[in-house]
Amino acid sequence: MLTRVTDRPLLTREDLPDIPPRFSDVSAVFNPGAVRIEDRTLLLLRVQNRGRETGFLRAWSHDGLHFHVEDRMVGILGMDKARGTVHHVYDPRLTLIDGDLLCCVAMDIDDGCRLGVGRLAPDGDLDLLGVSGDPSRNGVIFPEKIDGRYLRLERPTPTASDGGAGSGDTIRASVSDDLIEWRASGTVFGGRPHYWDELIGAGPPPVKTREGWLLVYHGVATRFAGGPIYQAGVALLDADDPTRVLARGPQNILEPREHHELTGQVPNVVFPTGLIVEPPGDDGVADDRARVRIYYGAADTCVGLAETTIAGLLRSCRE
Ligand code: BMA
Repeated sequence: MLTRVTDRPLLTREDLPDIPPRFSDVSAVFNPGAVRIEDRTLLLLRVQNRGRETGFLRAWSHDGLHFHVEDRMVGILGMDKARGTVHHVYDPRLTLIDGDLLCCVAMDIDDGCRLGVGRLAPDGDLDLLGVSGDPSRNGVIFPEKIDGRYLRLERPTPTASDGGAGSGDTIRASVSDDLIEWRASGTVFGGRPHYWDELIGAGPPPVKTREGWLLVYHGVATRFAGGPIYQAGVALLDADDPTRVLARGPQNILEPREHHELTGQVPNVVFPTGLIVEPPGDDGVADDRARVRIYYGAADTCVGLAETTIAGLLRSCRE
C-alpha cells in the first residue's frame, strides 16, 4: 500500500504562475512525469487551461516536496511527425537513459490517440523524434536497453473512443533501435474483468530491483453506475524478459479517498505517472530499503504524492 505524504494535494492550479495569454488562471495541473537529475527532482506538469488546451511546465525541487514552477511553457517541436492535426499532447512520462532525457507523450488526433517519443532538454523544449502509427497511449520507456534495444510499454486503444470495455485492457511491449520505429514484441498482461483493474495502462517507467522490474500501473474499474474509478497497482516483471510477469498484486495500492481525488474535473481518479527512488541504487538496481515516491494526478485536477519502499511494493505484488 502507498501512504500519502500529505492528505492535501502537493500542487494545485494555485501554485502555478500566470503565463498570459493562454495559460493565465488555468483550470488544472495533473499527471506529471518525474525524473531525478543530479540532486533535484524534475516534474513535467500537465497543465490545462480554461479552453481545455494542454501544455507542459517544468517544476524543480531539492527535497521532492517543495517545487519551484518555471514561468515558461515548454515548447513542443516536431509536431509534423504526427499524421493529422494534433489537438492535445499530454501525460508525459520521463526516462533518463544513457544520459538522454526521453519523454513519451499521448497525442490526440482526430481518429484517436498516438504515442510520441522525444528528447527533453532539461532547460529547453521537447523535441519529438517520432509518432507511432497505431492507436495507443500510456507509453513508458524502460531506463535501460534490453538486448541492445529500447523497450517501451504501451496501452493499445483500438477504438477512437477510449474508455469502453474491451478498449485499453492490455499492456503491450514494443522495441526500437532508434526511438522512431517501434515493433510490438508481446503482451505483458491484461485487465481482470470484474475487479479493480479491468482496463489497464502503465504508470511511471519501471524500476529495476534485484527481483525484477517493478511496474506501477493504473487500473480502471468500469462497472460502477457513477462512472469509472482509477486506481494504482503494482506488478513484478522478469529482469531479462519484461514481458514475463512474475507477480501481480491482487489489490490496488492507492485508490481515490481524499476529497481532491474524489471530486474534480474527472471524479474518482488517482493516476500515477512519476516515480522517484531514493537512493537510486548501484548500477540502477534499487535497494529493498530505498524510498519510492509516486507523483500522481488526482481527479484530473491536481497533483498528489504518496510513498512506500521497494520492499513495500514487492510485498504488495505477492500479497
Ligand atoms: C485516462 C487519460 C488520463 C486521465 C485519465 C482519467 O484515459 O486520459 O489523462 O487522467 O484517463 O481521466
